Amino acid sequence: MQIGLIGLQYSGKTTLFNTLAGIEEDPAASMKDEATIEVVKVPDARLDKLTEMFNPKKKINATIEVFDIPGLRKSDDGKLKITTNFLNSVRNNDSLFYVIRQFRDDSVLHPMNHIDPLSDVLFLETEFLLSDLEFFENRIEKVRKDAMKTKDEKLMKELPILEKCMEHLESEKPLRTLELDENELRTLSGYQLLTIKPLMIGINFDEDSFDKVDSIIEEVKNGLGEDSDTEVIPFFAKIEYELSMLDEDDRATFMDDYGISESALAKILGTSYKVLGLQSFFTVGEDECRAWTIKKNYTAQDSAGVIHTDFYNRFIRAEVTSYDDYIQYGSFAKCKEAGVWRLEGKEYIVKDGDILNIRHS
Ligand SMILES: Nc1nc2c(ncn2[C@@H]2O[C@H](COP(=O)(O)OP(=O)(O)O)[C@@H](O)[C@H]2O)c(=O)[nH]1
Ligand SMILES: [Mg+2]
Repeated sequence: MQIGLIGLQYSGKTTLFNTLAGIEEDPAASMKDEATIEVVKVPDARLDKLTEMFNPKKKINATIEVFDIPGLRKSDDGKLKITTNFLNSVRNNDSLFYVIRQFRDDSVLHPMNHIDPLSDVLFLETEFLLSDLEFFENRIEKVRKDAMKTKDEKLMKELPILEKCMEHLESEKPLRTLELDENELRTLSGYQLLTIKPLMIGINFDEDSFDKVDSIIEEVKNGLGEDSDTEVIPFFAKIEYELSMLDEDDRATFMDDYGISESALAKILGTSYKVLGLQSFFTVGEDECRAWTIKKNYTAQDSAGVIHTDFYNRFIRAEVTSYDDYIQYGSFAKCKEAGVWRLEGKEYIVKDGDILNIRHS
């Protein structure tokens, strides 16, 4: 799973990226014009607890890939420039995280010379919408021509799907708000569309704006209209970056002082899981305790395949205990006695927090 940090220049993307990745600020890296990638560990209190109980040699968190994509900057004509390079970097991600500036700092320029989160959000939305629209214009023209010539059934079937999307985009709505069935989604999946990607919006506040957080989040949500289900979350890039450089105890104290209940990292990753329809299952033992990421409707066999393709192919059964049951009874033996340790077949839909042991041939 990949999340791309998207935004205008100087909105706080690299600061957030460094915080998420736990790396120190590097002025040279921030000048680069290419996307930077880091593999980020997903913090998970349940995994920490299991690790405490099993005392394994290794603890392995689930991970996601975060891309720091160079921001949009003003070109010589004074307009913000959307480059193909930028759009391609955006396309390469499963989900998008807009990093939107609210912090005020006269020493940091804003490419549009304003502090107006809603306007920046709508700017990005509009650009991505236009890019998708252009794709459909071209694709529809081509498919119409080819379908006429070849009478190819697949193309004939594609056309109404393309037209449905086009119509939606023409009414200025992103594709993520269009209801699409499995077949339609499959048809569109190869096209790397932008407005179909799950979106989260992060507003980067400064410490003087604590009291404005709620009203500004509300304003942005209202301004999204049709797309108002989108998660809009506040964060404090600079403070959180500084906090991330402290050791754990100091960090907890300072977070209390600032009234920040959850780190940006935990908040963003938690929200991504929700937006992307993801969940975790665990494998445990003396060697390692590990969290794995799966989609919501994954079966026991699909989940086995995430561990290893051999486990998928040679799947027999899954031993399943829920995390809560394990914590309540304290061992697999006690879980068996209580009847909460189960053997499940390949069709079993894995639940968030299941502890699995895959039996395979
Ligand atoms: N005052 C203040 N400065 C910030 C904040 N977030 C980022 N900055 C500064 O703004 C500048 C641009 O930030 P950066 O993360 O590089 O932005 P990017 O262009 O989106 O990657 C840097 O000098 C940061 O230190 C913030 O919340 N408050
Ligand atoms: Mg940057």
